[in-house]
Amino acid sequence: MGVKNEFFLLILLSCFPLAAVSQVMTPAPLPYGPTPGENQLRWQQMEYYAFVHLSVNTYTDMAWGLGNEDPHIFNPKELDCRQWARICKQAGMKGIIITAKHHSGFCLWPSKYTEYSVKNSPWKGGKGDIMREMADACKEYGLRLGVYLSPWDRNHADYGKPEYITYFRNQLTELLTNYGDVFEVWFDGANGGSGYYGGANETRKIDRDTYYDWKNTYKLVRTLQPNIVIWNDGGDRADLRWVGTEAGYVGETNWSLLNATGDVPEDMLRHGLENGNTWVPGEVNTSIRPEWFYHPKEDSKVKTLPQLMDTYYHSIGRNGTLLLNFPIMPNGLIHEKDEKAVMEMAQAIKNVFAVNLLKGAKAEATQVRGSDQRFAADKAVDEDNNTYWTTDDHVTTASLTMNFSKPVSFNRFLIQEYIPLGQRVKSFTVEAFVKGEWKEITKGTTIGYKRILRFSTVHATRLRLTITDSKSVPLISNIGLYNAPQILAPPSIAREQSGDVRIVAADVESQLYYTLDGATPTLKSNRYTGPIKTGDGKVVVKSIAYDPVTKNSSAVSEEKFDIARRHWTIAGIQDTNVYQVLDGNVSTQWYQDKNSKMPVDLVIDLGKEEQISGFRYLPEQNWWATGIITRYHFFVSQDGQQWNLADKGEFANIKNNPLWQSKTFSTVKGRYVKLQALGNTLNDNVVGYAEVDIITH
Ligand code: FUL
Repeated sequence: MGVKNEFFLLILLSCFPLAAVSQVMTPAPLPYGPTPGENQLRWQQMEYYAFVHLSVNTYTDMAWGLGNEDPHIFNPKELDCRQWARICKQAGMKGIIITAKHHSGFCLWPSKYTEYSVKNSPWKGGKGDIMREMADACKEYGLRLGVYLSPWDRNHADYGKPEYITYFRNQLTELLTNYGDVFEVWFDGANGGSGYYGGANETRKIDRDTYYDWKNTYKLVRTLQPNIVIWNDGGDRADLRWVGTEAGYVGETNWSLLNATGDVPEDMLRHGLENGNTWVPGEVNTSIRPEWFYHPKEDSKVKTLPQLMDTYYHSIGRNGTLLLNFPIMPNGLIHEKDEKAVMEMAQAIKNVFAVNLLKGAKAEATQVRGSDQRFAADKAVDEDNNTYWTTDDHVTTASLTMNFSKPVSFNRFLIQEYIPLGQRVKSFTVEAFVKGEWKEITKGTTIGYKRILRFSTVHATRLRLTITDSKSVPLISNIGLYNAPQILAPPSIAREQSGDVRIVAADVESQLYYTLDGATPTLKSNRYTGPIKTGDGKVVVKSIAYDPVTKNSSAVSEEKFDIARRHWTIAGIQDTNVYQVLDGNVSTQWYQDKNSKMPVDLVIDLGKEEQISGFRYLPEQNWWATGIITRYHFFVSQDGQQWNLADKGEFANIKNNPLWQSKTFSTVKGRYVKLQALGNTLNDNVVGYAEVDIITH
């Protein structure tokens, strides 16, 4: 029986318990609080799907297009949506959301309503339609199709005026009419302001809440695609919510609820709202590389297996779905390293969940609703999401004990609630019977559709789950117990201001090996025993971790460092903490005096003349960071008096994705550099830095 049918049957049973069924049957619990709609349920069960980012800025190496890019630069000569679909399918994903139009305004389909599209690009002589190819490829591979349509359009002359809304809806209508079923539509909330706007080249501000008249836009969407879910991180409440970060995680406590109206602060995006009056589950969106669009410099920054597995556990394992992005290369393909990474992840997920140790285990409950077999303990271990173990009304604490015929080893616990009747559980514990006594091995707060907990390997003969608090009777549809193989994380590498390189292992037992000549490290390479003296020049460091017990090696981590910062000084600032900006430690930061007014300068004396061809800036990495610079001027000087403007611009998308920002320009000689902050993400005067570095010729 499908979830939908089961859901309606349960509603029926709860409404007409005596009339509809024989009197011996115990009525199912009534729904508690908001419940998911059919589309939301179907979407939640997809769990894992892909994003693909491709636009004109794929050809300019930028995070966001400006809207003035010539469509002639767009030529993905080897474009093959079937390659994307094959990879996603093999990786275990269930759908693909494509950036039909990103902020640049450039359309990947030949829209009737603009000339700024594939039809004016050299690709397929202007006769191509990427949406069509994507829709066909999804169909062929049994994947669902999703559409990203940026509300912000840096190309369109009418952006900011009411006319643009008509244009936006016309485009939506094209996308939601001509390409078959669409499972999700994505309305990005970014509205950076400045743009080309048909040649006006100005800054246009709109009110994200009112300008797009979301109410009527949603109506249109639902009329065209009744089975769709709408994602929107601004404006009227949509079907799904952003989780407040692009780093790939949602809060451990994660309610699929929000209020229908009112602001949603960052913390609430992360955790949902326990007593919210509307079902708005979280979707974790993140990229397989640091950035959303393809940048060749990130070929060595594809997320490692441990990072991707963390993302998996912190999204799907925390009652979210995972929307994992592939940046498409200028040739129109997914990079082989990205493919390799996602396949390793798929294999690792398979390895973890290959054997459910609870299958066939004998389950006993402290309480079963009406002592009715339909709600018995074994319903939680039958691997059927449509049945569940539950208790009598008003019982909100209860335990399930599983007995194994022989001792088993395990380190992952999976649990699911039967969400068609609402999300209820507030806390639970998991205990193991080890050497004759019960020992708590892990505990959690919310469960929702799925929760997976990781802990060190335990060897036990019994397992006990206790629901310690629940809004109403708990409904546990499924639990699982697994023994995940060890995955060794690659070490992290940093270069201090002194020029010394430090390598740190993720776990204490492992040994570290490294190279400084670009070669892949092996057990025959240098063994790391302490900071490495690397002089003043540029250096490439590669390193692996090795566990002598399991004989596992990690993937290789690699960092390229420019000249050492040993002789650098920061001018005019008394506070010695300012040197945290140069300490190579991405976890420390320094903030300018709170009373400074924009523009705010940071002046560095490099100690001697250098050939400067760019700079790098990293904002504070904590999610609560402030002072994140968005617009800058960068000056170079020979003497610290006369300054030449070497570069100016924006750090696009730095708010949602606060990564290293690298800017390059024609080489200039100079001994002094000045990074001048012109604006920040919060439009106040706070300016902070985790790191600042230069790029030399
Ligand atoms: C952000 C955008 O600004 C990024 O470029 C990217 O599309 C990401 C998925 O959403 O807000």
